Amino acid sequence: MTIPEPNGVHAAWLPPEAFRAIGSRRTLVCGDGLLADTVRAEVSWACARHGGGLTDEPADLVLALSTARPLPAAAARLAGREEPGEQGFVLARHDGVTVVLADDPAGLLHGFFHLVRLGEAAFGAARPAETHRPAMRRRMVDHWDNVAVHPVMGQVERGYAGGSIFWADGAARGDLTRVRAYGRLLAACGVNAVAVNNVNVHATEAHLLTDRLGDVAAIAGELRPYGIRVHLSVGFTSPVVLGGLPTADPLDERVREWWAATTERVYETIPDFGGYVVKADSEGQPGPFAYERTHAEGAGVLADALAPFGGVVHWRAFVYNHRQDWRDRSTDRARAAYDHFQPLDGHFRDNMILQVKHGPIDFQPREPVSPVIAAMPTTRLAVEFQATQEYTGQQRHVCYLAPMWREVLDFRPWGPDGRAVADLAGDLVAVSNVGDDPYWTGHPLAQANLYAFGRLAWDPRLDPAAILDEWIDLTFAPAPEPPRGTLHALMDGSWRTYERYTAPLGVGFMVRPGHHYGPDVDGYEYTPWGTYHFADRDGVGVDRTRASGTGFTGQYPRPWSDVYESVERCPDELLLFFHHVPYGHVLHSGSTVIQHIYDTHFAGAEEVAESRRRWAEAAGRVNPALHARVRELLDEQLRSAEEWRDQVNAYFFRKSGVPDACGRRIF
Ligand code: BDP
Repeated sequence: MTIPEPNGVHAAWLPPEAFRAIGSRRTLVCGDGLLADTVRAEVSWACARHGGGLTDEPADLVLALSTARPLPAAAARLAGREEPGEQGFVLARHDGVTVVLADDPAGLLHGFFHLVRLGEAAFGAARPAETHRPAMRRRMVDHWDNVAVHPVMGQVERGYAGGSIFWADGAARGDLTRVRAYGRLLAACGVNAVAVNNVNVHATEAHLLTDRLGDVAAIAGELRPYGIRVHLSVGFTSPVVLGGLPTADPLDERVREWWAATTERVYETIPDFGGYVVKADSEGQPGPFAYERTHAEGAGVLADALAPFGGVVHWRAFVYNHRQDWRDRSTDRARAAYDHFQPLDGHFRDNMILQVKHGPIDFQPREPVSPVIAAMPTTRLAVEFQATQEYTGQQRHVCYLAPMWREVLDFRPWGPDGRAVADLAGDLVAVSNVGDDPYWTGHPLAQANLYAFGRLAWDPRLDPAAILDEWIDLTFAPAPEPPRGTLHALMDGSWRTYERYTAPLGVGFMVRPGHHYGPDVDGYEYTPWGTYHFADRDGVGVDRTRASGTGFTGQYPRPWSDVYESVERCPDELLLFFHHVPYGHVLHSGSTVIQHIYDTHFAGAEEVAESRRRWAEAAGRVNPALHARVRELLDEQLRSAEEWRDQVNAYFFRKSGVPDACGRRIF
């Protein structure tokens, strides 16, 4: 197998230099099968660059499958004592030999990339055996890529990194080398599943399930050597659109047969196919409601078709009516997913996974954790993050999302002694931020979000700053002195900086309608999308209490239902998500709401200006083209942050009439 080097493409993580420690040693790889061959090919590629070699003799490094015979002595010492388990591996170093032992080939591959991360540290002092297992079984990236360019949404819906890496000119790309390279990057951070097309399934894309399946198979073929399974977004009315049936009613026998036969053909073509992703009854996508069926019945027919082959259906909980009446405060988009799905807990098939956005609305920079995650004890759950920065600066702003994701994963719906989101989710999914941009992610620093997603899905307890260090080492460390301090200064707090200069205190959605970039204070206020801030001359925020509002707080278990219900106990950063308060309301921080708005908006824009100064100082310490790209983007981020600051501050000044206590100029 040829290792896909990033030819003509600016490297992401994994430059050849990152393989020096492994590549300069003598390595024994034991085990058969495709992924063991990948590991062998990776080792020999690294050795060709750094002077080491593959060997059958006693080695410095042993990478072995526990099923391999004969098992080299160094690995045999571990076998039987440690249980790496599915996808896991055991790492140890004794008598000058480093050993990775895995029960399955995926574990061997993950162990290999773990060694790449460790570098020389894997070959130092003796190491007692340590077992590594992924927290999430499926670590998945969903691409919102259209095969054909959509007239409004372009090729990648909410994509900020150019066109699709999979599709061009209405079909799979002829040259899929880059897809192989992508698979390698994903495997190196732990991702093991990819959905290759948009959840909004348009006409051309619908055919990927049937007559264009060959395109999907070609992509699957490129990703397979890196242990990544392909999933497909499918439309609920496929039996009508593709099968010519008069109905897509999930309880109709012809519909069941159509899904079963179609799915069987998919597995004949792609034997390791992962399954379907479905957005139904949402934002114009059809679903079971049209046939007066529940979402359990709707998902059931697809799950049954997939079950004989071990496939799963990821059924999205993002179901809401986007034609709400803004004058009717009894409707609340935040409630919708729970209202639809909680009553169905216990009615889903075993191979159906409910895919829940991490917040109740839609990937805003600050939302509470979705109450659905705590409400489905007998349903398998996937939690969905948005790596593509639709609402967090569109890959023109630096916004390192790992700290936000970590907060979500740590959230304990039943209080400090209960389980955390990380314990409740079996899968973690991110909407991809990748495109055919030379840097993969538009903003070169946005690569860190993809990397961090994979790492958190593997181990949700990792520290975001430590993940950033890993990413810096793997990406920049070949340079003698990577600008580590500068990168931390720019990135560690960048999500909170972004939050400071955009919509305040969890109120969300003060973005320009449609494309969602930049401020528009009242942009969504009188639209039917269910995204309001209700600012008037007396106050701001959405009353979601049981006592006087939409009752959304009641969807949480205790203690959070009580905490969010109480205007005194509600955390500051979510105050306006849950409460409508006067501008003079005093926060826990001691500041009033209006003064907090002014202060954070001045501070946020100033932090961006400081980042820009820091980056200018790093010139000469990173690749000049990369430095220039980030500099241009920081110019735009500063312009945009100042625009946010001025519009939000001016808006609330005019609504409230309260001047800034510090006497700063508000336009
Ligand atoms: C919203 C996006 C929209 C997606 C939708 C979804 O604006 O483009 O189709 O989410 O998740 O955030 O289905």
